[in-house]
Amino acid sequence: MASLGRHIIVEYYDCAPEIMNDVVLIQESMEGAAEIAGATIINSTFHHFSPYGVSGVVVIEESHLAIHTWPEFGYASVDIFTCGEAVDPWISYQFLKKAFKADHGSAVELKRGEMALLTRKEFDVKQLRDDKSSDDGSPIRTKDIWFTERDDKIALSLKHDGKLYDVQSDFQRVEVYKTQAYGNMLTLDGMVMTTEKDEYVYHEMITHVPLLTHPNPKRALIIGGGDGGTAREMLRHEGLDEVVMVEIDDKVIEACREHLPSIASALDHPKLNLIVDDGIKYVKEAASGSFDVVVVDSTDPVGPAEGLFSVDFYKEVYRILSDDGIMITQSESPRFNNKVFKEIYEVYGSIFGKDKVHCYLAYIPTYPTGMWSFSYSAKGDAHPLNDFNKEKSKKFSDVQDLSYYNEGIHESAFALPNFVKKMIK
Ligand code: SPD
Repeated sequence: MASLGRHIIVEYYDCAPEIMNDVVLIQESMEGAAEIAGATIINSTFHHFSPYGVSGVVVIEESHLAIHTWPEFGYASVDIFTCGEAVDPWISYQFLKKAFKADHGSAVELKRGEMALLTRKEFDVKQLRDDKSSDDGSPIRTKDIWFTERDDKIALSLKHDGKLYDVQSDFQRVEVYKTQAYGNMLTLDGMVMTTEKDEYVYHEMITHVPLLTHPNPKRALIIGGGDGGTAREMLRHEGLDEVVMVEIDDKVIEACREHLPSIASALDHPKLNLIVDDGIKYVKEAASGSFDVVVVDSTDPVGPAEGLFSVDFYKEVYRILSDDGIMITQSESPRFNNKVFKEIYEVYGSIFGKDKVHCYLAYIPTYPTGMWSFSYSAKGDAHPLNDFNKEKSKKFSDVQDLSYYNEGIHESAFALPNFVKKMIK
């Protein structure tokens, strides 16, 4: 061989799109392609991008295999670089063509490091050594798979050990990942909805703020909330006679019952009336003044939740609230979703009156930017700070052994940074 290595640049066309979007399968295939060609794997790192696309690299003792996929075109670009004689990259080529169900592929081979142009240099090997060998001298093998939620400017990545649930429902892609840092995580259409380890922030804040300021809440309605976290928190309030929850997608409920049982733990509670239906339709048909608290626990304003961000829907929510009723919604990130954030507050202000609408914040590490907002809109005079009883709130938090909400958090959550205040004005 007159060169240090062989590099083949590969194109796979008309591959199965669902394979091109399956990060776990692609990682296994790339590792399989390395192994079958006789390579020794040291590390592999793969990312799935939201909503689709995978990138990854398998580092081998003999160099690397790398991939980028475009599921929407059924296309994968791969490069395989091997040094020495022992590993044949064309074996990997054939293996991947089959694994990706590619209709056809093409590849060119380049010789890398032309021996005739190289001269050997002397250097101190010890100083450059980064010894990551195990006791028997073989390299330590590590594996990284990443889920990434991103827009074109910001991304959040979480390392995971694979998917536990993956179903395309009638409404959206429902997935549960086994993340290494945040436990099992529910995503809808590639967006993080909740994780076992930080869900309590969102669910305690969306629930206890209204229920501890309303004078005497008896009936509550949750629109969305299929994971069950909001219902679980609401049902801690013994004064409530009934909680109605209307979730459009039974696959969300199924995924959470199976894989996020600590969040879904109250879905069979006797006071919970769980309805699988369209929340917009339910609100339209509900009697005027029939709920003291309405919580809109929606996804982001794309896909099935789009209608939950419309003026008409909120006018209907206003109608079904009792005279001193309170509506709470998750109102996105003021930093990440600033356009939607502003629109939301304009709409609520126009329906409830500007001085009846308040924004509060909480810190949720797995949501874009970590800064998340909730809106509090009162039909009557209930004020989130003036009508809040510190003692009662402290006692509730202590007795229930809550993880985030307490009387201090309740007050401070309404203190807004100036840039957020300006956006609401
Ligand atoms: N981008 C995240 C928005 C998530 C809002 N809903 C979460 C549902 C948890 N019950």
